Amino acid sequence: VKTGRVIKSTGSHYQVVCDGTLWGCGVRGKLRISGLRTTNPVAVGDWVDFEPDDEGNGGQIVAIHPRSNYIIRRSVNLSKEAHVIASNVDQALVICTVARPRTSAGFIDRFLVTAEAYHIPAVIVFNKVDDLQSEDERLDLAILADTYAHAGYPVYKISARNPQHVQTMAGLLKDKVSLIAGHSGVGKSTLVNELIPGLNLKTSVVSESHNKGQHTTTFAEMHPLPFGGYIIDSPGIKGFGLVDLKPEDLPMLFPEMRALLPECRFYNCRHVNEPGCAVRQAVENGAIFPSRYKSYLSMLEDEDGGRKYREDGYE
Ligand SMILES: Nc1nc2c(ncn2[C@@H]2O[C@H](COP(=O)(O)OP(=O)(O)O)[C@@H](O)[C@H]2O)c(=O)[nH]1
Ligand SMILES: [Mg+2]
Ligand SMILES: [Zn+2]
Repeated sequence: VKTGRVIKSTGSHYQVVCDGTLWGCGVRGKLRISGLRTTNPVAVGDWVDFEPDDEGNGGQIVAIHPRSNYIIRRSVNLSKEAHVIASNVDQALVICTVARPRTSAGFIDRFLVTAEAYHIPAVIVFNKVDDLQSEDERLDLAILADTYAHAGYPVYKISARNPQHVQTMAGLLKDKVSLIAGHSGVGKSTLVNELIPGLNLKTSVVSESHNKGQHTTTFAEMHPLPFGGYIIDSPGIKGFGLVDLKPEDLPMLFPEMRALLPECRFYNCRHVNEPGCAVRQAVENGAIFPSRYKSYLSMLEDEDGGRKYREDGYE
């Protein structure tokens, strides 16, 4: 039995990297990770044990190692089944631009909350810094970057057209499995193409609009980086926003608020109108940025909880 990592799935067939080569594998018998009913037993990112067949380039997967985290998408038909898009993700990058297109603070905050809920470290990358066209746009970028650095997240300001910046990104991604999300048109494909010469992902602002609302089953793929590590690319990452959130979980999903919770008078403070709330105090004295608190409140008030994220157009 050999151990390898699944980097591509077509639903019944898997590409597994082991000993530096690719193995085409099927699945033997019924594999199930306890407690999770899924439409796909094996996901991209899984570490698996497989029995090689006689040809020496394929085999049968016989076991899945426990996952450190996973991203799921619930079936559209509201059955209990979930589709695991990817597992064992080291970090999630949200690529943002302040203009053309504009990425809102609300969008970034929802991404961050989802990453927290999935236990995936998040990184914020502002792209197209070469294309700031006014003082307003410059100021916008400065404020957003400051907001998230202050909340405790790594923040990068880059241009995918600047080789030095691309090198910085390479350093960030090296030897890790990274997921990349963000609005259409922010430069995801451009960046990935710079990182992986020869991959030639389609870049365009319009290409993805045709896919909106389609519910085709999608399988993620891990693209190997030439310097080590992988990038996860999947139309299904739209569903990155899909996680079962309960309003009472929210205070734990904003790191800067989580840190202050012990200082609130009530252990289960929701930071809305409770007396002795350290979070509201921090908002008032500027330690917590207003836009973060505003996002927190709007997510809290959202009676549908995580459900609403489905429409958010992550990819
Ligand atoms: N000025 C500028 N344009 C960029 C940059 N990165 C990407 N673009 C352009 O933005 C458009 C959308 O890029 P694309 O990679 O397709 O975005 P995606 O939808 O996120 O994959 C393309 O016309 C790119 O050439 C950048 O850093 N600076
Ligand atoms: Mg693209
Ligand atoms: Zn509080």
